[in-house]
Amino acid sequence: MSILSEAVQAELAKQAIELPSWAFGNSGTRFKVFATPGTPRDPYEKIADAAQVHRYTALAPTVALHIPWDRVDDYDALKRHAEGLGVELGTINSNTFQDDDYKFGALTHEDAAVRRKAIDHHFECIDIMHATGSRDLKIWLAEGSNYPGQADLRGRQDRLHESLQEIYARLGDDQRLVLEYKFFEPAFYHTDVPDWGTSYAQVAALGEKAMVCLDTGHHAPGTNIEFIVMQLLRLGKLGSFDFNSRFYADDDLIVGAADPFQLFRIVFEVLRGGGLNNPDVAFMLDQCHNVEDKIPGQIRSVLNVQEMTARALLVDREALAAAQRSGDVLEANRIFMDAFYTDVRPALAEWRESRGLPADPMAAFAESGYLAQIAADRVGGVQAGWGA
Ligand code: LRH
Ligand code: MN
Ligand code: MN
Repeated sequence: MSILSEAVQAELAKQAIELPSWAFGNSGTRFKVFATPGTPRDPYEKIADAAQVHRYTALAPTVALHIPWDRVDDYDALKRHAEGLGVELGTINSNTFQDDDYKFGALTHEDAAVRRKAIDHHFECIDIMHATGSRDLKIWLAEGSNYPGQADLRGRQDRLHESLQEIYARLGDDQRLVLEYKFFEPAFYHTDVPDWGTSYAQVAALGEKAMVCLDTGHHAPGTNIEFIVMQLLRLGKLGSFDFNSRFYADDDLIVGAADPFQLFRIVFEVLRGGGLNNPDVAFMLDQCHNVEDKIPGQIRSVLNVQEMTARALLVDREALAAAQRSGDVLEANRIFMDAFYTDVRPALAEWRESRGLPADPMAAFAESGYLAQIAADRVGGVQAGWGA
């Protein structure tokens, strides 16, 4: 008998993790971008690579796009291309961080003409969402200042509200806006949406279709992220995750790599708050693979999320609640840790096989020869990268 009960298996079978198109392009640090042979040359090829992840794991049915990186002439054709490969297009990410006009802000800029341009960019994203059938518009703003006194902090919050209101008003009935926060970078003194409280305050002022996006790499070291997850779920305002892991700052490493226990604790609060497989919460990756192969990097990532989800589902929540009620500190902690320390990998491999999937998706993909094939096929042209 498997350690994964029928109920646990049913939850795992519903799990869906969205992949970022930009994870398949070349990326790096400000020091060097190492190119990978076979890197996609356009959004069509990024989606083809993402579809491989779903093919071997059945965990990644959607792909998020970033505009303008994934701008194409015909979004309907892109949608059909994705569907033909067994995946769908997901969240549309806006981008106001690579244009000279936005040096001092986009949605918060002092100049109404610059704000207009940034708002219009979001209108374009909403038009794309209509064509792709996407529900969510994800907004991350690289806005802030580097020196005390440089900017009018309060005026910028007010302008942010006004700009977001215009974008929000343009959403269709079934569309949502998710506002991502990040405590620093590229600005180093102040950031206009630095934390969940600011994101919450801004989206709460907009209405029901506006939610918070929590990127796990966007907090100060030592932040209790699972507490924020709990609070946003409690408030009904957790719209999406950008999963990744970090040792120092916004490292964008493979989720679960730097701190598997943190991922376990986050997923546990997701379960506790009714967030797992709840359509109101989108689980996305936001990662970059600078030195490792990108498709296996994404396969490893979704498997890490699945593994920690299985472990979190093993927590005996009734026994835990009883220990908490009776003030049995050590017993409560033991119950929690017992689940975390359970090796679910053999049971997951068996369960995958029972569903017609490879027991070891990493090995199956490696054996497929896909990487050698794309390295041979995709010669010439410009390789797409983070920002291209
Ligand atoms: C910002 C961020 C945001 C962007 C992505 C490329 O650090 O997390 O989600 O869209 O990186
Ligand atoms: Mn992000
Ligand atoms: Mn980030």
